[in-house]
Amino acid sequence: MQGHKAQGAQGQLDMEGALTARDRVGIQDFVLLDTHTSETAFLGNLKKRFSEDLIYTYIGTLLVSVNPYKELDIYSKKQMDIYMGVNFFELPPHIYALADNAYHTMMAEANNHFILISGESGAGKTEASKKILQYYAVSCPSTTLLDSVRDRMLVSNPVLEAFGNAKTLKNDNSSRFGKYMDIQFDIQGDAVGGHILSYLLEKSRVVHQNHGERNFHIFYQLVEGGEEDLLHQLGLESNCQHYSYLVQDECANVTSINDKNDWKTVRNALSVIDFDESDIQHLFGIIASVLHLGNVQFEADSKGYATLNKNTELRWVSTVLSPFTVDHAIYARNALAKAIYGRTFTWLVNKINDSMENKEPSRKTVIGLLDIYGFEVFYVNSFEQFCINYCNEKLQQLFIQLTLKSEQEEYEAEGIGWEPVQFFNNKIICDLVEEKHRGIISVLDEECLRPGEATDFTFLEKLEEKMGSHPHFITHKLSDKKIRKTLDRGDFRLLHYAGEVTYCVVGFIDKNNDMLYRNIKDVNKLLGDSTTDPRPSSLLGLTDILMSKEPWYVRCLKSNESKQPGRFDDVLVRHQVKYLGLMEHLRVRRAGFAYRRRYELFLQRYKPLCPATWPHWRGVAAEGVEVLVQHLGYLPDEYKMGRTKIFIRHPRTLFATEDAFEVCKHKLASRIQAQYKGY
Ligand code: AOV
Ligand code: MG
Repeated sequence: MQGHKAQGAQGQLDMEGALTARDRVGIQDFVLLDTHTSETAFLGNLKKRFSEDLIYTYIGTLLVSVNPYKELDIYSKKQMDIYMGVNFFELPPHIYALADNAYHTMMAEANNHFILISGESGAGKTEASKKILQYYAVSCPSTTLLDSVRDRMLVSNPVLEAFGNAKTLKNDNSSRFGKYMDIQFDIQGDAVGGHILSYLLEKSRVVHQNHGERNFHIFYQLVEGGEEDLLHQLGLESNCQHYSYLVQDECANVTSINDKNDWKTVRNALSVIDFDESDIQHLFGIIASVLHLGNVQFEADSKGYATLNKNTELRWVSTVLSPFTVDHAIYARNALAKAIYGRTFTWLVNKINDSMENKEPSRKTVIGLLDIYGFEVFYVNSFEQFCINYCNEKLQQLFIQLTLKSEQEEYEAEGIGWEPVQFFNNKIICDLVEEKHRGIISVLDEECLRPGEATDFTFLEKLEEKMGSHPHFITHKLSDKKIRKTLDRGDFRLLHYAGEVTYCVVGFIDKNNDMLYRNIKDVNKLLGDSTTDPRPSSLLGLTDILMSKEPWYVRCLKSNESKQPGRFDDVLVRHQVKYLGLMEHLRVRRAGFAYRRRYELFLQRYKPLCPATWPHWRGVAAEGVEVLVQHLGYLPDEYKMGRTKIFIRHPRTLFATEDAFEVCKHKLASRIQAQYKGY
């Protein structure tokens, strides 16, 4: 992947080929859509491409991806080779092109980047993040020494998915934790190490699953696929029906999932990341103990205290029991199971990180990949959905800040003439949830400090008092007659950026008090604003991690709710296009400039292209850039000079410059070589 290949006749042909086939395959970059940029034209283009299995389309450098729900033959090694080092817009849009472009920019500018992948549950975020990781692991320059690190990065996926993903109603392989992964590259561009941060594992799933959903994959994999010896040692039966944590909703078998095969993959993966036999014994001993714990049953004795109705399961787990009522005993049992699982997950992430760690002290740059769980709405939504949807709300806010808001602020700051584009800013909803002393989380925390007095319903009353007239908050009591019919007394409804969600307050106090309590703080740690949060831990917040890097975006769209191949549900896709702010993003992009660089950096890179700037420009950088682009023949409409940066309207202008630079670099190199020949 060293350097951009100069695209000759083949590149030209591809471009023309794409243009003649335009009616059939639509436009590959929305910025070039010449009809009026209406939502209908936008959707028409997406749909046309989708029907030709072209799931990727650009808005400038942002990649829109529509879930095809079928295997496409576009992820082979051959495809990776095609995209390697080729200018972004010269081939059909692809996740590899985005990955490659981020990589080359990182190499050229020696800075850090991140790829933010967003979209609702089942839209294809996790698949996209896997394709990107595969691209880096397979295509980056290779030295045999480092192959092991790359293998480990690749196999970290099936392991974490086994322990952190589960079947939900929205997605058979739904991520139930947030994942941020840094891929580290050395100065030559080799992928040399990786590091994962995990957030907000949905531990409540260990003890409870909603109708039609499953527990984390690993339990079924172990029980269905585990070798006889292993199961015997762990005291497990080879039958999911035997375990109450696995069959609450009789959903053990799912056609799209092969637990037996997945078990083999996970077992192999664990050996690649240096798990020895004793680690594996420990790990599955713990997983088995959770299953045994779930089968511990209680009965009330004559005084109403819980007694164990059979104690066979207790041979496999050791617990300390106090005099509890049956309900309390079940509660304590479940809390223990969740805590054990949560800690095991953290331990696993640490082990994976150890195995991917690069110990060389050399300079490295990183590309970060962010894949969290997507926005989700179920028939009944609880505390878990509240956390997940808030997390997505924050992510949308980050996107708005980095693109729509900062983009427009930058034009203003640089003195570039600009007609502002209106957009919906979801900060109002983030504030409603997180504001100190006034937000929903603060109210919930306060209620949790009144044990014995507070209930889920006093929490709801407090919310009604505080939020009363907020335009994004409504309850049964606060609503008019028509809306009231759609709400129960124990509900509150939030008008999220992605749509309305009605949350049932039952369990909020309990879950917030539980270990999960820490998780909601984690949301702040994950995407929190360190300037308003005085806790030092929030300094490590992901927003800060991300803000220090250059962003790239993949926006994933769900094509239909029934997971069917080839079905494009207009209403569903239109809704996502709307709430993701894609039209606004397009408007900003169309009216704006695709590329901008500080004068110093631009001049430093391209100065060999002009005799007046090579080898040194002694004057002000901006003037040097002006001389340089005049020499290159830039037309006045193609660029603008800001206060500190040059702005270039179309990527093709820059690509032409970049190609010229490549040619020039080779000439310079051969000239230098020729000079030394005589010695
Ligand atoms: P998500 O990560 O966005 O949801 P996934 O990436 O798990 O969604 O995608 C859901 C399913 O859609 C996958 O299991 C595949 O079957 C299919 N799919 C997605 N992308 C592709 C693709 N590019 N090609 C073929 N099939 C695809 V969640 O994690 O639920 O928010 O929490
Ligand atoms: Mg996912």
